[in-house]
Amino acid sequence: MKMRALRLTAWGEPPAPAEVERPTPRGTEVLVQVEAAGLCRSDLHVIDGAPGSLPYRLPFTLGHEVAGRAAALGPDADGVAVGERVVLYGPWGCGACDRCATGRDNYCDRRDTLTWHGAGLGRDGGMAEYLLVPSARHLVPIGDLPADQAAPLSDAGLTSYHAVAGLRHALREGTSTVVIGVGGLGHLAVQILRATTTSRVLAVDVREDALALADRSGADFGTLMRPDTARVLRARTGDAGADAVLDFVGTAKTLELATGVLRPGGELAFVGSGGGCLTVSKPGVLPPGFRLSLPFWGTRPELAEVVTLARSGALHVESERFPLSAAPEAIGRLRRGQVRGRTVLVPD
Ligand code: FEH
Ligand code: ZN
Ligand code: ZN
Repeated sequence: MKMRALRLTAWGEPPAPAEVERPTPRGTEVLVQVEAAGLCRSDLHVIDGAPGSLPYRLPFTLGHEVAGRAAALGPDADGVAVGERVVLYGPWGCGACDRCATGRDNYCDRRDTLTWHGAGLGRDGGMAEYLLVPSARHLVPIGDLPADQAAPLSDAGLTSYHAVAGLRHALREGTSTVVIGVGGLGHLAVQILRATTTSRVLAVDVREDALALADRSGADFGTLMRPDTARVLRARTGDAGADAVLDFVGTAKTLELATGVLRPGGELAFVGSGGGCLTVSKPGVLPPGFRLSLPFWGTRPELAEVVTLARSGALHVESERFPLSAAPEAIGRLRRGQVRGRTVLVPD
């Protein structure tokens, strides 16, 4: 039986639609009929990857942010029923180390020995009609959550939630948190901060429509990225500076803003892969006592918490749907920064 899939077949070449064999689940595997697959900026990094820059073996199907319905089970599969709607826990580690055994595949101890990071990242992913998952431990039930709301939780939602979780100890009443970049991840981070902390949320972006999205997401204040943005933000924190900053862009300019607005003893989560570098030295110009995290994706228990938040109505994903056959157009719009919220591809 054949199925349509968006395949990466050569480094530096754009992915192309193809007909491939629909997989049959064996052992503990689960076959998921895809309802939606999110498009992530990391997909662009993969597509643009120079030969040898990533450990992945070609060809494979893209798509690491997926929601759908369990369609078939391998004979040893358990923990999911045929017909159950699910969202993918996308980081796939070795499956045997202490981290993977406790649902923290994002920090697998054997990561450097693997030729993949997960579905759509060296293994066949969900920009396809069906996705084969190694076991039900990589699936979280979503009930009747719409697929275009559920799929982005798998990566944009989980990555934002994990980044906030690393700072939450510092975000009590009266604190200020700055979110730099209000795109697919940032707009969910604003909502997660509002739903799980009492910190004031200040948003920064280069686009007015992103600041409008931040406002709709519950930000207390939003401002455009300008030369005096650090001063504008500091003024909003009573000049003490921000207790926490989440940089979802990660360029030299945004990191400069982040460290320029951070309070001594504050927390910086460097989330975006924008190519920026942070020079840490002593003595140096960075705020004394600040702590830096480089969060990557999230854990399976956290994904279940994100789904619970979404099903409670605390999270709304701003998404734009495209048919899977229009993936090249969607990729182009993401490249040009012309997407609002998260792009979701739907098999057609
Ligand atoms: C996945 C694989 C490699 C780098 C970054 C990512 C993120 O999109 C996962 O959130
Ligand atoms: Zn991603
Ligand atoms: Zn592992």
